[in-house]
Amino acid sequence: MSYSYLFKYIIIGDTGVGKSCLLLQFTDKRFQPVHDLTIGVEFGARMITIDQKQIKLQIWDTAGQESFRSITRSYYRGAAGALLVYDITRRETFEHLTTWLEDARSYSSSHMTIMLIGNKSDLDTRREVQHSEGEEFARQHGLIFMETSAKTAANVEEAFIGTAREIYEKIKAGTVDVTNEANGIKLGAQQPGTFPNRLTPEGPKKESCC
Ligand SMILES: Nc1nc2c(ncn2[C@@H]2O[C@H](COP(=O)(O)OP(=O)(O)OP(=O)(O)O)[C@@H](O)[C@H]2O)c(=O)[nH]1
Ligand SMILES: [Mg+2]
Repeated sequence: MSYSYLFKYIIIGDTGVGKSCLLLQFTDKRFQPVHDLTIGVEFGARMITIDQKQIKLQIWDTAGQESFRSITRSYYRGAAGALLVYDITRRETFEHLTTWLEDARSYSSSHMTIMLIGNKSDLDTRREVQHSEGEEFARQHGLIFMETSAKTAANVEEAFIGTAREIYEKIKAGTVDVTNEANGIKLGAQQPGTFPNRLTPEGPKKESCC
């Protein structure tokens, strides 16, 4: 299917926070109750519409485990958007945000839009991080913020589409160069047939990494 723009995303955050589940909910509208540890990087894709324009989101879901950190770092370059995820029921995942953010800022293009996500909002009774704390962290670091549930799908569409909307606004405002692929954006109509086949299937796929 043709698109006006392709935006590349990366999903980052500690292991077990629900990165792969968020992607699966967004691409396939289903929930995976078992922790299927991501090894290296997986990817998914979905088409969305903003301002009557078809936009393809190409989403790289990274492994949260420390041992994969150097692989993850190689995926920041060329990402237009990042979803930085923590688990509202595990405070340490919130405390590690600063390290994630440092990596994201150091290894990405300066134009990358970052959405902070407090996931597992369905587990409110086990909450260790208040909504207001997430909001405050986002405000201090210039991020967009949302709490989501990959289980109930609450705010999942909004998180992925909201990030795309921000990127789209930057394009409209002329603050991001769409001809520079390092910014994670591709023009669709102008570059027909250049999209590698292995990236076209919808839904998360295992990628043998690096
Ligand atoms: N209740 C609830 N459980 C969730 C939610 N999102 C993910 N989980 C569960 O949390 C566990 C980890 O989810 P994953 O999506 O595999 O975590 P991940 O961040 O991809 O982890 P790594 O691949 O190791 O980095 C699984 O058991 C999921 O079912 C959510 O929104 N609510
Ligand atoms: Mg995963």
